Amino acid sequence: MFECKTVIMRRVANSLAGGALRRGEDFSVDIENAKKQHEMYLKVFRDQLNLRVVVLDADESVPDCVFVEDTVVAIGKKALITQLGHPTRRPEVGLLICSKNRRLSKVKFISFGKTIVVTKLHKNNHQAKLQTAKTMSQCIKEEFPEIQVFDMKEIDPNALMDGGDILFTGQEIFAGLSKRTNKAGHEVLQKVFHPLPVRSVEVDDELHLKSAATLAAPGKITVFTGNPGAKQTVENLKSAAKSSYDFIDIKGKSTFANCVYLEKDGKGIVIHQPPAKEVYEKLDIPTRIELDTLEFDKVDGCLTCSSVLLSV
Ligand code: CIR
Repeated sequence: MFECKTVIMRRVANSLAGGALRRGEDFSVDIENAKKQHEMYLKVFRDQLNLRVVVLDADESVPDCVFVEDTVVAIGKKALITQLGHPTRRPEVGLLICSKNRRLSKVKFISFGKTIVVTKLHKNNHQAKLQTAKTMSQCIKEEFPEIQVFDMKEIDPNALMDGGDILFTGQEIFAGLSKRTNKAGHEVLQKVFHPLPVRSVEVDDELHLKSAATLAAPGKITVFTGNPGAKQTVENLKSAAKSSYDFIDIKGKSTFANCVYLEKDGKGIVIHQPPAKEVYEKLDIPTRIELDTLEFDKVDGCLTCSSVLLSV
């Protein structure tokens, strides 16, 4: 169910520091540190876990493009390309310039493109002439023919969703109803991933559902309840659940409750922020990896946000 063979990531745009959306007023993002932390993240998947990593180029015109999780919901052999909740982020799934269509080897990078400003590049950049413009959906279809790709906007133009609102536990899909994800989005999700049940969860104040709760292992959900909004969101999650889970409260920051869980060769792996070590240690997951990506916290980015995990 959580077996992972490939990870999709996207490089950090320089425009992230000044241009990324954020709920606070902190503009002190250290872009070099963000890139360093992102590189460590990539190395965990590629070098430590020996997974195939597909790295999309950054697009300076969409400062939040590193948060690729929001653009694709992938479960099993299906992938739903979302229509992002915030209008400025919607072009992230639009035209990308794709390199020659080729299959990736395990550790090779692919460059799907540099920018969505296709015409400019065509005029000035000879190399770009060798490339073609494709949507995220087309790129995924070509790279992963085993995956059935759905486009949210085509199913319902009013549907909105950020992947950060989607929490899959193996038995059910929790879908946040947030400022970014609407009811129509949930309906599309249900159509695409039927017969898996979709449970709507009102997200109170937090940006996304997964800003307050993620799966740390099958049957175990790490949660943050340290502010009234997060507390209410977690209450809503508990009431929506039909399967039973251990809810593990993580203190400190909501970001600490956000971890990446995957399996390789049937064995569980959890990646979490270092300050939450004590709690994750107790979960007794075969592989536990500490990874600091807290520079992204300044623009509301958690650990799960920067990757899409694929089973193929
Ligand atoms: C945003 O506000 O959209 C970005 N600055 C942060 C998105 C984080 N994504 C995620 O939690 N899945």
